[in-house]
Amino acid sequence: MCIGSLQKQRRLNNAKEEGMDLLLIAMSHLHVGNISTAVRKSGVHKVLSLDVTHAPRDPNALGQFGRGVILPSSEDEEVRKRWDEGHFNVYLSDRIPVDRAIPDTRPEVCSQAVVHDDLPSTSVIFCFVDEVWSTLLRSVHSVLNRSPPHLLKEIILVDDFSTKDYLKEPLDKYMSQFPKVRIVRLKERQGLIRARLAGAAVATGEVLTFLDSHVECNVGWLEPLLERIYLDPQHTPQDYVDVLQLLIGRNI
Ligand SMILES: [Mn+2]
Repeated sequence: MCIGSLQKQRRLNNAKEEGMDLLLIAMSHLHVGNISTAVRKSGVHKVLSLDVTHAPRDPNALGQFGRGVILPSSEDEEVRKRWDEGHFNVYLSDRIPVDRAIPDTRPEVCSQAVVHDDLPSTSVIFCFVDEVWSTLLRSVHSVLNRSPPHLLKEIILVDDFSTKDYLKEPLDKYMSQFPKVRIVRLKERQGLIRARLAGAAVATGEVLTFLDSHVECNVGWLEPLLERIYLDPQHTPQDYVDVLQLLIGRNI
């Protein structure tokens, strides 16, 4: 194992030993160490707000542009029936486009922030067990659609031995349309941290970014995270994730 791999392993093991129930970590990788010692000649730019979903296929779709949805009570039974598939309103999630547009909810200070032109690339790793189809796809689409392409090296989906058939061949087939998406299948249930290690083991990006498999990234989500690591590879950035998510991380 090379030194870089050992460092990566130690960071991940430390996260485990700390007992962190991590939902999202951005973690520096071997190559990021090089950045700190390199002579920086890079300029800066305002955080990019790339979003290919600005003009969605169906502007009237449920939940489009982040609109709230109130289902008629006649659909309560359907909602109840499917609730336990994900312990949230799976029925409604499945009716909202997986690549919907959402409003830019960032505070002004975030959208006006500047970052360096030569940020490191990242591998985004999603680990899941029996994730709901629509939320998993929404997570992937949001990363593909709202990340600067030159910074997104790949998306790695780690299937921690799911039982759902739709997460096998149908998922392979769906994701085959996206060259940046790779799927790693574990042969037995490993648990979250070992699943993340499996994703990290095959990652080729300079920074590892771990996301929950039921998120929706907004514009400008990635560059500020990478900027923190660029400025100091010993930092692992924490992010605030609206409503449900929490981002915690640490480094060696
Ligand atoms: Mn979660």
